[in-house]
Amino acid sequence: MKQTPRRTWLPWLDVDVPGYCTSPAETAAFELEAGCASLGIRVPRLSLDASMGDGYEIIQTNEGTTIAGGETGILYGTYAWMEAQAVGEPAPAGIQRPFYPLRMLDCWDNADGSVERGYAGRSLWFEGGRLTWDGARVRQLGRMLASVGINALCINNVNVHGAADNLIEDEGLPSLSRFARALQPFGVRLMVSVNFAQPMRHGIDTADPLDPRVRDWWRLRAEAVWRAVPDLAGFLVKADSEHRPGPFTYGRSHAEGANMLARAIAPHGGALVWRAFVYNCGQDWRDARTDRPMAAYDTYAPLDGQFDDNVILQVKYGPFDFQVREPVSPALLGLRRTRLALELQLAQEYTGQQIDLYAMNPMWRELAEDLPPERVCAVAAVSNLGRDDNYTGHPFAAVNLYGYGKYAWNPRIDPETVIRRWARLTYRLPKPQEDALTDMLMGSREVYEKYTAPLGLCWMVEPGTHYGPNPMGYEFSPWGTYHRADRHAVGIDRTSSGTGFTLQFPPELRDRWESPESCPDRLLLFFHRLPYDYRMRDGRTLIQRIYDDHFEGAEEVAAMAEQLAGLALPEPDRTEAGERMALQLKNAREWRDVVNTFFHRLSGIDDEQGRIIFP
Ligand code: GCV
Repeated sequence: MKQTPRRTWLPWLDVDVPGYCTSPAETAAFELEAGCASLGIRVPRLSLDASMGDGYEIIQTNEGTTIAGGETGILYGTYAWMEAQAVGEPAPAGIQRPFYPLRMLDCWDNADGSVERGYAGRSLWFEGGRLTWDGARVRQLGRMLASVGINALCINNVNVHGAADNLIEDEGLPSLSRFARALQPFGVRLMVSVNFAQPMRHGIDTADPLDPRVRDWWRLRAEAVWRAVPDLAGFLVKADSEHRPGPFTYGRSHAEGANMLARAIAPHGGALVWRAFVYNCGQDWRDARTDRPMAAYDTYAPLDGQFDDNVILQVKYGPFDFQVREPVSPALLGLRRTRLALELQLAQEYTGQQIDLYAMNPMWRELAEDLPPERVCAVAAVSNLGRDDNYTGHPFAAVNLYGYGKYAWNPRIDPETVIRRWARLTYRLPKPQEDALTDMLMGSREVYEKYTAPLGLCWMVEPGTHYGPNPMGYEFSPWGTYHRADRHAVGIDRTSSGTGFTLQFPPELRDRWESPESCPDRLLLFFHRLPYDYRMRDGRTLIQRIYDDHFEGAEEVAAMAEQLAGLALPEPDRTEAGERMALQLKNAREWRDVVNTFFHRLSGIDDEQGRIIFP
């Protein structure tokens, strides 16, 4: 039996957008008719003003409501107006425009249908080496993305491999073109990840960016690709990173590599998005001088100002890799003559894998304290989507997709407003229950942080899967991720007298993080190596704080489980959320016991409160 589609935060849009809508304006008209019928309200008038682009204005007069906007703005205005009607709040007043013009969702979907770091089932558009999709589901997805203003979808994994190489070849272009058309009615433009060494599949014996054969191959390929998909938003490239090919093989810089591709696509108006996730993933753990978080800045700061105008350097928010707690990446602050995109990760790779609760807007808001939103010109987030019936594995993980769109539109938006709005749209719970769900999600990251790696230490996860504790898992590995805990102390000194990482930051941040006294607790072990009996500001010792956090974190999950049980969620969300919460509780207890035992064994120091730490 065909299941009723799950409608995430848009439950009142209970009629699918039909396949005959071909433009955002047509979609807007359809959504208004259907949505207003379902909400029982009068249909507003639409007024298209192409000059407004993504912008819109909702104008209320005695005669009724008019939604004015550009080609995509009119659709964004439609959803904004309907959302306001659905929650019974005023629609946004005045002209609304997104803060970032390019709001990307990066999918790590492989051509065989699997999803790298995917926690919501298989790919929504790849299977068996081909692009193939269920039209109705893709239109539901397009609606979800447009409803929060996401306007670019990179459809394949940055680790381009297998049949994904064919996407930009002649054989792949017809389906790429059809897929692009399927998302056009929602104002979503496609992007593709490309393999830097692709010319080598065509008898060219090099991928050297300065070789004229390579340059010509990419120029002709770009012509063919944009002929098939004229509105393609661009190419995304992961080069010289985790064994991907790149310019380093030929002694060329990343500016030379990126510019070669950027020039090939420039005549077509696309962006060349080049990832800055470059580090030595074959490090010798004995080498204490190489410090992985320094890698991006070291690689790209000398190239600042050398990238072409249509290159966007995409930098992960922290200098490691989407850990629960990292400082902002110094590359985002230090490169002042390069167009930058901030890369976030909705897929909860290190943050609970869409089993454990982890709502991200509070963390992005915190990031904005050290990274002024105008430092970057675009945003990208690794997708948390998959073919699961509810799209995100955990029904509450949809809050991060919704929240990302809202953040990309306005990075200064209040996280609680976003989370509450998502909860209200999705569930319409009685007020005390809505409060409880909002509080639970608002605090979820802090709880997760408490029961996992302490005080900014990072990387105590199970290698490979990245779920569950393994304090020594990465300690002697080549990935450059060490805590070097011994019986006296833990952490790496990353100050000017240590690895020198703090020197990559502007003075204000450098000074704050340089000494343990001024460094905030939450980043203490990211920047400092400290003895277990180090006295923290609140008078507790470091070891006691580690124990306390882990006990508290697990207790707080138990409290969340009780709160969750009291929510009148509809099925199947209630069952799905309940099952995942049981797993989260198990995970939290495992983390608590493993981490506490690990440090107890090393330090030999007992918990002051005499709680159970296993021998
Ligand atoms: C797509 C981490 C992940 C990889 C991912 C990589 C990246 O290393 O574990 O799965 O690869 O980041 O961002 O490129």
